Amino acid sequence: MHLGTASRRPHAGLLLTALSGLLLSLLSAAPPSRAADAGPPATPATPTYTDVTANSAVLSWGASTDDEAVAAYDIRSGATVYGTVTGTPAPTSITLTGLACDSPYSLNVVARDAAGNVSGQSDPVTFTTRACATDGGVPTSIGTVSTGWTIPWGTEWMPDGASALLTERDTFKVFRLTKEGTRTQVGSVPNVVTTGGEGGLLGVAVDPDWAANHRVYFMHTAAEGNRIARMTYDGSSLSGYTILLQGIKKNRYHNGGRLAFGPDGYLYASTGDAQSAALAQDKNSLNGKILRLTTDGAPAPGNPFGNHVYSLGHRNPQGLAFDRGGRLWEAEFGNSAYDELNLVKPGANYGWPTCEGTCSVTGMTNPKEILVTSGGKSVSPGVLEERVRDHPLVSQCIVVGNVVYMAALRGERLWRIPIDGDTENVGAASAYYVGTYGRLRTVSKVPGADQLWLSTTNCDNNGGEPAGSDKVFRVTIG
Ligand SMILES: [Ca+2]
Ligand SMILES: [Ca+2]
Repeated sequence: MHLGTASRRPHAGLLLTALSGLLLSLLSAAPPSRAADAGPPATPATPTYTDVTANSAVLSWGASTDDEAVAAYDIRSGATVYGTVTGTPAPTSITLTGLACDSPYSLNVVARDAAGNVSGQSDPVTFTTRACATDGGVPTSIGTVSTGWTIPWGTEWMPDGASALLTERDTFKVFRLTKEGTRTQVGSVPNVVTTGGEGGLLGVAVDPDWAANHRVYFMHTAAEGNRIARMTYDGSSLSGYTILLQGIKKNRYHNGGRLAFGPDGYLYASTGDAQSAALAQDKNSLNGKILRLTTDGAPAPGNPFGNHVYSLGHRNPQGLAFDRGGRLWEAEFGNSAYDELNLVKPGANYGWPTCEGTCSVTGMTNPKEILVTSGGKSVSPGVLEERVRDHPLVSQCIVVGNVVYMAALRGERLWRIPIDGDTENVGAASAYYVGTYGRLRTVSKVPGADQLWLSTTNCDNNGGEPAGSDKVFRVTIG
């Protein structure tokens, strides 16, 4: 009996050992008990941003789960912690302060529990703080970033500020150009046709939420007219193609074509009158307008006429730029006398074809600056003092240091037009690089630096140079 019992005991002992071993392995793999909180919180959802200023931003995210409770969230970039919120429950938003102005940020969120367990990091939210409050500055130097281009048209920086996407109007190709000047073709936009004039592959815009959705947008001429389309750009190549808006009339000239995201997250597009001037005054036509649409192509909520139209009375708007206050400035080819710099407001009528430049017609809004197109001095409210030798043909514009910079094609110059503080007035226009680099088309702000990129259009019929002779320059503002 004793022996028998003894003979069974080793078996029982082995069983207990096996069971305890199993139990231990189960314990180490399973959620811990309340006494020992060993399970990290779930990875938080991707944060979103609002209320970005020059030095602050508000981030929000969905609450993370934990077997016990989330005690804190850290907002980070790499090893740098930009902010922490704590509480029971921990808040799911934070106002980050002390950010650098005019700088790109890519931030993620992690959750922590009271035991110090840290979740995985969320996907990043990417945004750029508003322009620095310091006004002024002038171009102090210029150098070549990249050569070998053929009519580069649209330039849009990626949210991380490391590279930009550039379109070529007549080849329909899209390139990635790094801040250092390395160029790589990332694809072509399908369904593009040329007009033998100003149509083709035109503007490009990058979704403010690109880090999460990889969406990019193009405006181009197609068989039936001008279109706005969306594609996917994964950081190295383009794919997919979705038409967002079509039915914008085309012609050999006056196709507009600029795209820009506003601080409201909607996509703004400039359309030309397609050489049918009356369309610019027709609120139900997509031509001769600034349009505002959602990223799915629908009219943006709150548009003044309940359709895609944001403003009307434009002839051939070529430049769109938002200032630090979120206001929209627009550069426009005039007809025979004046090019214009307009401050665009919803529902406003900018005059074409009734007015070119400044006039006194009730219900029509005058430009903030006019640039004479064939010599002579400008008139009020323009304060241009010098005589220009030829048609400026302004193209893209950008605001840096509260100064509007506008590239000019036939005028072969970079205009500098300072905004007067936060007023709607502008000061005297001055011109840089007159005739030095040829026809200048597109100007963009280099993120995180007091620099512009400036591209030429010397390969078209007007410039007369061979394909591949256009360039991208870097202009330093000091
Ligand atoms: Ca836990
Ligand atoms: Ca006008």
